[in-house]
Amino acid sequence: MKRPFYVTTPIYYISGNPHIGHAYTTAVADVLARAARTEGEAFFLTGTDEHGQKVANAAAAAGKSPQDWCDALVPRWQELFAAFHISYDDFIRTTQPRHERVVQRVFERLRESGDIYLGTYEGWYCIEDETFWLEAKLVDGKCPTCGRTVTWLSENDWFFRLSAYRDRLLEYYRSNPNWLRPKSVYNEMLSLLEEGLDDFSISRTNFDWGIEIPGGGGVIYVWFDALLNYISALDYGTPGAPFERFWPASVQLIGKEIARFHTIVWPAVLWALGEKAPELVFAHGWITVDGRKMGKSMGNATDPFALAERFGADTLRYFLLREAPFGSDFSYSEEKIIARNNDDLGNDLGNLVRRSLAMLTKYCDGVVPSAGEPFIGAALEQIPNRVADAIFDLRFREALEAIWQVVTALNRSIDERKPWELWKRRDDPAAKASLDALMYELCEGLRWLASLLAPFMPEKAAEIARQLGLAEGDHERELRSLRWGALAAGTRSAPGAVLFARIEVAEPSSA
Ligand code: ME8
Repeated sequence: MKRPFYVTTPIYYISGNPHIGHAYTTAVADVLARAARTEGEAFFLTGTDEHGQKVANAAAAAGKSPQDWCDALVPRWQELFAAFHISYDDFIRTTQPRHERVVQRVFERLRESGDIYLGTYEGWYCIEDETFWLEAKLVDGKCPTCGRTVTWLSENDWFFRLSAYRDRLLEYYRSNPNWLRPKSVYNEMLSLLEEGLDDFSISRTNFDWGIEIPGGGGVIYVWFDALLNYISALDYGTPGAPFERFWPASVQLIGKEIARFHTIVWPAVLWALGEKAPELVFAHGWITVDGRKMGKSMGNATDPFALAERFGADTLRYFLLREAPFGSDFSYSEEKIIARNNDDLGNDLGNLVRRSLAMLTKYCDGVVPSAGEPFIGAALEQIPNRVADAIFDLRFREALEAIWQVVTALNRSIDERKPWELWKRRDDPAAKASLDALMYELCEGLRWLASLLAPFMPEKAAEIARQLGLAEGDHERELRSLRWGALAAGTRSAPGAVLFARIEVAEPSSA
């Protein structure tokens, strides 16, 4: 039996409003989850990372308690995901008791096994950056990132014995070269491992917004707490829990800046618990603006709600997945989104749907005729497999390019076979048969497109299916299993609104 598919996103810091980068990773996970559901059981987890100094500071600045702050912001994130048609199965919050319970249980277990021990942390600490620095890394005795004065700290901390897992990590990396993608991140993490690993401090005593260490002595470091969300959501540790079916995760999606936590610390924690590492961690690239990572602290973040309003969520999803090979950085610009909307989506796809259904109305009273000889379908046989393979291999751009071969083949067949001329000769039975065969294939092609596009553009795919006259939800059930010729003759279409309205580039204001 096929193993269930489990896909995760990072849990996002709830220190402010979401931006398009957060929508990006979550939309990618959504494509995977929707595709996986056509083949079996899938579970898609996302959520919010609510502890730590950063969130506590944001709450304090707003004059709220951290919990009130988080409670007020969570709906904003859920609205974001609704606006982007995200079909998550579970939304975890690290302040939920179901999560805190698992984190404390894991802490206790690892303390018993000796993987967590009490030690002394000494070093130069930059309070602004919340980071310890090796003496050798200081620049003129100051913090190498912000240039501020560092202070010598010596404190008793709980440590995770990360160094003990270095050999196993090296061995794992070498024998599973595809477990971490893309290659650039794999190479970077491998060289970190080769340099050596220190144990990892997992307790904090200088603030209290976190999960309490069992038995007292401060709170658990936010990263140790956060990583465990991937298994606390599966009720880890309870006999018969979903964990037993869904773990190891099929794909864990992250941005490349958090690769070290996910691909060095995380597998070691799992091994310490006697569990498997995830099957694949994919550390994708950044959306950039003028060459810099888009982010809240960078001051260059775009409001994803305003974008969805202006361009439509499906156009944005298409842009984000089509613009660059998955893994690479790519620059965000409104001009590029508009070009994708007007060209690929409006001219190629939208026009195809509009003119096919208009011809169906005119030539066949809007009803799908019986199938004839398949001319178009024969050449497209391999497409569903290619699309599914590309999606599950996280080559989304290639998947979309393969889907566009269907769009191009259908448009070309209209231009070449000129149905309007066959219509003029409709009294000739051969011309009428040829017209019907073509109209059937155009409709069948639209059915395929509704299914192939459903993971990427759920709303527009459903609209294509609706206009074609398919039963609700049918198009979401197939992907790899699509066969040419399954569309029922007699299906009654219901042409409707234009799928992708043209967007005009805003004129620079003259004021
Ligand atoms: O790091 N381009 O949360 P976070 C692409 N809470 N993706 C981007 C992006 C950009 N410019 N900006 C953000 C955290 N992202 C931790 C994670 S997991 C156990 C804890 C996406 O709110 C990308 O997925 O800073 C990145 O890794 C994530 O948002 C960081 O979100």
